[in-house]
Amino acid sequence: MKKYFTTPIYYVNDVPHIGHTYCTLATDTFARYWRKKLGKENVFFLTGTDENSQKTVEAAQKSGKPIDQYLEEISHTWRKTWDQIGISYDDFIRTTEKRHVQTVHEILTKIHDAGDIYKSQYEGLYCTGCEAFLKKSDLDGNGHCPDHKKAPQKIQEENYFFRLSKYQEPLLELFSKNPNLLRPEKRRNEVLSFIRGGLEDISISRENAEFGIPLPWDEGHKIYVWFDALINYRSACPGEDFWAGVCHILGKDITRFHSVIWPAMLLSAGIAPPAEEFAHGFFTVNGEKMSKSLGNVISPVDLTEKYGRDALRMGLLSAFEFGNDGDFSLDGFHDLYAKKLAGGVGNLFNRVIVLIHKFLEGKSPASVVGSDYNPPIQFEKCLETNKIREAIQLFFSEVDRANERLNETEPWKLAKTDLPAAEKVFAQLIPMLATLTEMAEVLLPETFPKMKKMLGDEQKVGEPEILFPRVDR
Ligand code: ME8
Repeated sequence: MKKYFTTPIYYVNDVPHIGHTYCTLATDTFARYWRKKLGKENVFFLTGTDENSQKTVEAAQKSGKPIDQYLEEISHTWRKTWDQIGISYDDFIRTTEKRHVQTVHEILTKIHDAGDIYKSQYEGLYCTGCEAFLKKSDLDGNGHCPDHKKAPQKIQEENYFFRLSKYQEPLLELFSKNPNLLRPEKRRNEVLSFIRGGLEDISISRENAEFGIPLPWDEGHKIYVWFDALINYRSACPGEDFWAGVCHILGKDITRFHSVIWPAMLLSAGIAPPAEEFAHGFFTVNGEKMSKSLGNVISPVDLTEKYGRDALRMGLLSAFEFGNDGDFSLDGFHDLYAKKLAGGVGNLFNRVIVLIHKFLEGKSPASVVGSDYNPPIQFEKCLETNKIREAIQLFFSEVDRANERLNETEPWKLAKTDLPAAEKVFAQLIPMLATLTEMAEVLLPETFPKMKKMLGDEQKVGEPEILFPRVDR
């Protein structure tokens, strides 16, 4: 079995914030889990940047740089950010790369040859913020896009259209055959009712666009950014065996593109539709939407520099259920760090290893697993069903269980009167620490090697280390 995980490719009109980071970290967690289970060579993880957009043109103009230079620099920033926070991507795609343009041309030619593209007059409202056409009914009372608070552009031109309407029934059939094509259920139902409501053909080219990939059969037209962007997943696909195990992770804002337009494009081109898609929710920061104007945009790099990579992961991924909307607050984040990471995991490992050095001269206690010890077996199941927060909760409850065992048995007192009894306590704790270390390989990849080192080998435990140093609020 092979697994191919993708994140959305992000727009480059701005640098990454913790919203993009949330999706990327979740995808990274799945990739790490499956690598551990199937072997590194059987998992492929793709992320990248979506560059052929009108937003790019505007951002480049604002920066005063030529567009190529702007793109070079900003895509580098995205890549560097993922490196700084420890994202284990196998490939990073930019939609201005040759390999992508080539795949776009191949797929568009197939769709064209299938008779699913025609030319017609287009009249409509286009919002650059959304990079999408809006209907009058989508607008607010001022005639503005409700998300971007700006009047959409009126567009009237000859465009090429994709016969999306033809795929209404095939898409419904696809959904009924594949329960994994978009989860959770709530998102799936939304998309299903959208499809049942009737699909209209969509415009896929712009005659007057300044920037973008030209249509293979009519160079005068640039391809609509979403029609090119979705194809990135094929441009970087390492092989058909990986395609069979593809899983797109995305936010709830872009499900119609991924679960309606994308599978229809693939059906038309004679390519298998995606095996799996999962749409996570959106979070607010202290109850407010993250926005530049509110000044509450949080940088993942700042948080990592202060608290470390694993704290950022745990803070974001445990804040609320993966698949639901939620809230993130810096206070909550700090508390999690202080109580669960430093006070929980860090304290546990440090205490146990220090005590073993003190009373057993660092000798690994004979690992008799206590009869009452059951490692949390649901962990794997959680990660295989996208329940990341539950997986993290299992980890922390195991930490609590081990800390409680330590506090109840007080081996530091016991060792003075009954050393073999104290040794038995340590022998029960070590397998718990080993289980936590196994889980950490997926959840806390930066701390994992330190935990492993502290556990040592069958003869001796390692040196104690501070896993999560004190951080001031
Ligand atoms: O839509 N909470 O890119 P994008 C949670 N280029 N997730 C958030 C978030 C928040 N507050 N804000 C953003 C695009 N996200 C297209 C994708 S794919 C072929 C093309 C995440 O830069 C969430 O995953 O606008 C969302 O789907 C994604 O960022 C949108 O990133």
